[in-house]
Amino acid sequence: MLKPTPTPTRELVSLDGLWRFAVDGPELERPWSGRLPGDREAPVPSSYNDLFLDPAVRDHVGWAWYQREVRVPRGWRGERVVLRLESATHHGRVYVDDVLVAEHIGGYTPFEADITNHVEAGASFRLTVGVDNELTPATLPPGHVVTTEDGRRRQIYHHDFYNYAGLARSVWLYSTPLEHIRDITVVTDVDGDAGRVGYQVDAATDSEVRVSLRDAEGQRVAESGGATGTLTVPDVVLWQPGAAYLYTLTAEVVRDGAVVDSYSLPVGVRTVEVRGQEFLINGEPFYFTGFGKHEDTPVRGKGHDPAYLVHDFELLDWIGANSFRTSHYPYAEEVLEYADRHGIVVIDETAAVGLNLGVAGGMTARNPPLTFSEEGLGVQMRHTHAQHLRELIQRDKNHPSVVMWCIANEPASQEEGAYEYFEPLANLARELDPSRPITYTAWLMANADNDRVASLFDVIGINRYYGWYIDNGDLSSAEAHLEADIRSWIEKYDRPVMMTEYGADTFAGLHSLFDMPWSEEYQVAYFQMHHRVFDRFPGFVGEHVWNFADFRTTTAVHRVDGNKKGIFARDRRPKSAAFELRRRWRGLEGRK
Ligand code: GCB
Repeated sequence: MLKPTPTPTRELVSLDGLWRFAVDGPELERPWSGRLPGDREAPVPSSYNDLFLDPAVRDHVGWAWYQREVRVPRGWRGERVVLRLESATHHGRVYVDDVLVAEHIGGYTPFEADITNHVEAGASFRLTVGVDNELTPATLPPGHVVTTEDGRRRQIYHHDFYNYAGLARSVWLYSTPLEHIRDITVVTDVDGDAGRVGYQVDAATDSEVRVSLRDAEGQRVAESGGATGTLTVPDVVLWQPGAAYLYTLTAEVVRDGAVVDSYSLPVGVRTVEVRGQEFLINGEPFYFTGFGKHEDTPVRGKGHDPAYLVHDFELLDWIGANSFRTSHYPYAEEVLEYADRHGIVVIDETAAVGLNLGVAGGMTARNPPLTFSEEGLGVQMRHTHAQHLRELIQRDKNHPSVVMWCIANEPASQEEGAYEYFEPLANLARELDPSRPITYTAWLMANADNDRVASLFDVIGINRYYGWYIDNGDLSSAEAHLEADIRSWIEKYDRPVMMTEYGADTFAGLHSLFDMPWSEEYQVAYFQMHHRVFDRFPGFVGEHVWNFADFRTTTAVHRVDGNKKGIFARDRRPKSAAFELRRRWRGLEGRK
């Protein structure tokens, strides 16, 4: 599946904008069979939860419906017509007039429907999309629904971000020729001064396939024939962190000398490798500085917003961050494309968050069953997880910015059954993409002694909150505990270890002359302490602060208007710690 883009043989119509909108109710029997009732309209892309002032929408559990009319361009006669949804969170059903044309489970990856046989060029059709936000023990992330005493259905989940739902990313209608390119896979390598671009074109045709590569100035630098092969680029300009360089690969299907389909893809030539305790990009040790992020903004929720995209990357640049993790789900593909163009390194994570029945909203749960037992998440979850992994790698495999797959965030990796659960998933990731290392993040209760899965991964990510959830307000004890913790991982595992989360909730504008948690000064002191400790370990490979910005969560006594561990407030204004990080990260350049 290729991201739709206009080419000499393909056209694209954006279906973003205002759609009719209704949440499910008894009066909505077959919402797709006619015009949705009521006069609500919802923007696409956006989560729907914060748009309306009606709690029945915000707290709705179940299906919500989007609808609009779509006209197929009249020039598309004889072409393949495809609908593409970049995401439907968490379960989508797509109807063209009365016909169900696609169904997809998983809220953060794209899906398509070939609707050629259901529509006519020049004519319009009614497009209805149902989106179910319900989380169950078999969905990723998992959750369950309880019924309150007054009969309402309430969604419960284990992860610490708000369950935003809807059509949070773009929807497209596009055309391809009948004989078309289905997919392209690119893997790059470097050999002395030359770059190698291994490619594989999957085409729905037995016509000839040819491939060429142009440099950033548009000069052709290599070409080849056949559906698989390797292009050699003499004097290659590498894609480097902080210095992106992109070539353009064009694949063409040619019949009787004429080009029948053509698709172009940006390609960054770079290598990624783990050697001993080092993480290497282009053979050079790379030290990650940056954040765990969220897709989260006021009003839009998880709706993709190019203004926030650009602004967030400006802030990454300002602060000296070279990377981020797509915690805790795959982000809109536009984010990765932007990272590709701007040289920001990405750790790309699945939506496998909350695989830990011992935690509820950042707090310890009471008497939970073992997470990976049948009474816990059960075997179905592994199949769901494998499917998510396939879809993530399928979508993001060609992005040079993506240097590593993160298979799960904070699973109950110290529990019995964790190894058996993760081993097949780690193997699957390696089989799907042998070119990138894999990682996971270990939560506070999984330490070097009791964690059961670290040996399956190339890089160990640890999420630690000494000075916050542990040793709150006592940075001196926190420092000793943090140092001992990091040392135990580094001594036990001969592989790279990085801090994938560390942070302290901070209320912007709250000040104190003492070590007072929630104050801006405490957040600064907390980071200074961590950085002192990290610098004692030359083998450490990076620091990702939790979190880039404050974000919405479900309600809980320890969540004041959401999670406040942001270095920037939700509106992206800096807290004092932003200046502290900027001092460190801008000075860190060339540290290794
Ligand atoms: C974590 C989780 C993250 C939470 C964070 C916190 O360990 O990975 O999703 O938001 O802690 O602030 O509690």
